[in-house]
Amino acid sequence: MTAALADAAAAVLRGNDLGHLTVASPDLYPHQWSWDTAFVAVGISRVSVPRAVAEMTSLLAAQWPSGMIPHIVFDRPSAYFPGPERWRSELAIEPPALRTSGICQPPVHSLALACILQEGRRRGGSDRRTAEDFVAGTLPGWLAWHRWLAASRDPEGHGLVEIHHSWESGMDNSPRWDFPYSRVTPGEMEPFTRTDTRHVGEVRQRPTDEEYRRYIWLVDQMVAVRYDEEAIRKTIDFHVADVFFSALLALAAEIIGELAEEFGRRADAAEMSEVAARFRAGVAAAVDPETGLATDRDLRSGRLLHSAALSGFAPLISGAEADVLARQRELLLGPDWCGHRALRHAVPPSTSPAAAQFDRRRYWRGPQWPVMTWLFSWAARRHGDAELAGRLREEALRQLGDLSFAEYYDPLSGQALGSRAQSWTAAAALDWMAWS
Ligand code: 2M8
Repeated sequence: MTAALADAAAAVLRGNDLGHLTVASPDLYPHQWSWDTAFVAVGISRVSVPRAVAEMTSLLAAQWPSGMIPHIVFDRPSAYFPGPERWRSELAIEPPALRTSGICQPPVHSLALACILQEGRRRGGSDRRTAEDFVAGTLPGWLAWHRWLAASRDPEGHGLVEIHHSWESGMDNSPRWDFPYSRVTPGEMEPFTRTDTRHVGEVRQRPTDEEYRRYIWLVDQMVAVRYDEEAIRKTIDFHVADVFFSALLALAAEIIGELAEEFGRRADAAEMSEVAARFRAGVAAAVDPETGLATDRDLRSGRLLHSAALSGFAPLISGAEADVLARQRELLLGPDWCGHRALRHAVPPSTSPAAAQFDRRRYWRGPQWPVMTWLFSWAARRHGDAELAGRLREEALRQLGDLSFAEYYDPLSGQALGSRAQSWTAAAALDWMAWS
């Protein structure tokens, strides 16, 4: 079974490989996505270190002059909507060299750098050299990305990252965003046709048309100001402090700081360790003492966004004081989350099954996402909680036993949902299989 799972996962990644990049999924997402690429590179490194390096290199080639790593790189024509014609990145005040979207996604890239380096060293020989040369040579680019996030997305230094579109959170239609979107009222806009719903078994597994109208409205708002960050902050209808993105920045900055130290960049290392501390503190301060969950904030109204979404466990990602971590762990394994009695597999659902907003089949509103389970297990291992990491891994591998490598799963029935042969799901499986 184990060998079959690893073989099937590797076959999925080969099937989605265009040579220099891996598409996020064969039909639904036929391009390179930013955070997908990092997860994919972690998995591919278990098969080929040079190929994992190529994956990250192709993403970095799309970096904007500002330092931003864009959320989608469009390198071939496709029916994906919104494509480059709607994003119009060429109109940006400082345009990128490639055609890309104009927003970003959470910075999980340094996790991939660390994994590639570790795997290269474990294998030794040319893999070791390839990994070390790659990290040493591209550190300036990755550092610029983290620096841009810390400066442009937290200009006042609160330790929380602002986002301008829920696509930036990666959890597009999570209940986290219901309130801010209730205040986004699209005006007149160029008509469009969705293509995403053609690639899933039933429309209800995707966001609604109303949500899509808002998503595209925000894209048009950013194009209108030519992606000028200052102007976007003033004009965009969706302006939110994202606690989960912030936790990932804390973790990512800590890791890239360690890499910088190792490769002799002491000033960069000190700077990144400060960034990590700032965002870790921002996340800790966002924990609601009553619920024990971290909370986003709507920056237009100032309102705290209470929701029973997985992002509430941000401290388990960023790291926190022992008592905070202990409470979060208990909650995560408790009856409202992984320990809910109706769950088929005890892995974190995207929204608590005990919450009113829980929708077992709709995208980020309930289903379990294997890549998120991988992230929580990887972070637990890093923060010294091997027991939690092992539990999550074991359950997740059982879930993946259907070999569909689905984008997400119905937490109650265990049914595969969304895209099949999703790259990051296969990558998570490959990495877990290699854990000792
Ligand atoms: C989903 O998002 C894209 C837009 O970015 C979409 O629905 O078209 C999200 O799950 C996101 O987190 C992910 O990176 C992307 C590709 O897997 O798909």
